[in-house]
Amino acid sequence: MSGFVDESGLHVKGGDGGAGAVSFRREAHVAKGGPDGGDGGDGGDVWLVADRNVASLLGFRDHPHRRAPDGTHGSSKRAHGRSGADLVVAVPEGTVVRDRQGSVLADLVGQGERWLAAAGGRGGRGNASFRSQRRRAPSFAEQGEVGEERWLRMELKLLADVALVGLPNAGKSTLISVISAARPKIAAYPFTTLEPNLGVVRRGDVELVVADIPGLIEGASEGRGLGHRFLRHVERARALVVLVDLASVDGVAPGRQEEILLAELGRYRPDLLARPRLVVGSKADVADPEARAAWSGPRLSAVTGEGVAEVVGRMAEMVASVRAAEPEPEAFVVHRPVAEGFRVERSDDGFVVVGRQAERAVAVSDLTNRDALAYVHGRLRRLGVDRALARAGAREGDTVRVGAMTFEYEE
Ligand SMILES: Nc1nc2c(ncn2[C@@H]2O[C@H](COP(=O)(O)OP(=O)(O)OP(=O)(O)O)[C@@H](O)[C@H]2O)c(=O)[nH]1
Ligand SMILES: [Mg+2]
Repeated sequence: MSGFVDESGLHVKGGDGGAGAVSFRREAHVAKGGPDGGDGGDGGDVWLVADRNVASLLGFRDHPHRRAPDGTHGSSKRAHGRSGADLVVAVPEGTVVRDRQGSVLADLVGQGERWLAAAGGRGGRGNASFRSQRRRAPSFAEQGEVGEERWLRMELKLLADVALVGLPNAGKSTLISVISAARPKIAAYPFTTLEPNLGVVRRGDVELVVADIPGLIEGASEGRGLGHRFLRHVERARALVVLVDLASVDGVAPGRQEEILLAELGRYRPDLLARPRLVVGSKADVADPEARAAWSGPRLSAVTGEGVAEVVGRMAEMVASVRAAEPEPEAFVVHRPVAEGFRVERSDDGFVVVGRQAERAVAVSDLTNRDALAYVHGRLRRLGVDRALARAGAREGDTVRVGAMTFEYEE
């Protein structure tokens, strides 16, 4: 899993709604037929869906834009436009989606969980929809609504069963390379691993996902070394295997290594210490006699294979008992709906009315058309925009902007 990417930006854009049509029936024996302009089609939505076949956010790094198709315009004879198809964007399980300010919008934990990232715009109504007793021949139609658009930040926390934690050079990558098919870089110096490696370990018919995390150092919880970036990957692991180096070149005693590692984990998130864990001495084949004497816990050598099967067995047991105690995965999706309605804000030269409903009310095909203007004013009044402006202190003659329209306030 080299080139593992665990963060990426994503720009999503829902399709625009098609415009409604202005059209009148034409019949041989009728001078002017009724309005028959059809509605525009809705724009497609952009959905993010957790998919376990996607392993990283790599695909988004060079291509961060995802756009759903637009709806087509309405036409005469009440023909409605076609809606744009929804766009489904597959993301890895465990993807957390935030807005640019960092607030969590969605947490796509398990297979199939979906979240609406950008709603398509609704299609505009054709003039046939505006017919009323008073307005028999409406000569305007609604424009399509523009699809939602925004930048998101995605973050992937590895969904590992077991995280291998240790000081740099303790032998974590070597261990994962002998128990799984992962082939990470291994070298006789610290900080060899710069990004987490995932490996699948099979024991009987149980599968465990093991994560080899870059080495932790004292102060990691405050951001030293590769710090927080990697402690994050430990967060969701069901169990921890703490590797202490029995042949440490710096001569740090195994017990002291354990202390340092547990202190950093606990400082980062106290509940990490409540996870099932196994502390194992590594490099048993070359352990220095003092360390060997000082360490009474389980030990292994990834080189000779001594103790490895036992440790894998213990990992499997820990994971199995955690899994058994877990409730059925619950769809946990945070979803903040877009606020309907509107609000009034002050601008440099007067007032602005912001909000979907109000903006939609002025989105008609032709604002120079008296008929359309009368409709727009009536609609804004019914929404309560006039009252809200009065409350906000608007005076006769003030400039008010709503979407693309600007008008003078009249009391
Ligand atoms: N003799 C012996 N050497 C080992 C054993 N396990 C790892 N090593 C050696 O220890 C050195 C460090 O191993 P890595 O697996 O890269 O250590 P690491 O914990 O992944 O290191 P970082 O990625 O820097 O945190 C390498 O030279 C390995 O060959 C072992 O069981 N026996
Ligand atoms: Mg390593």
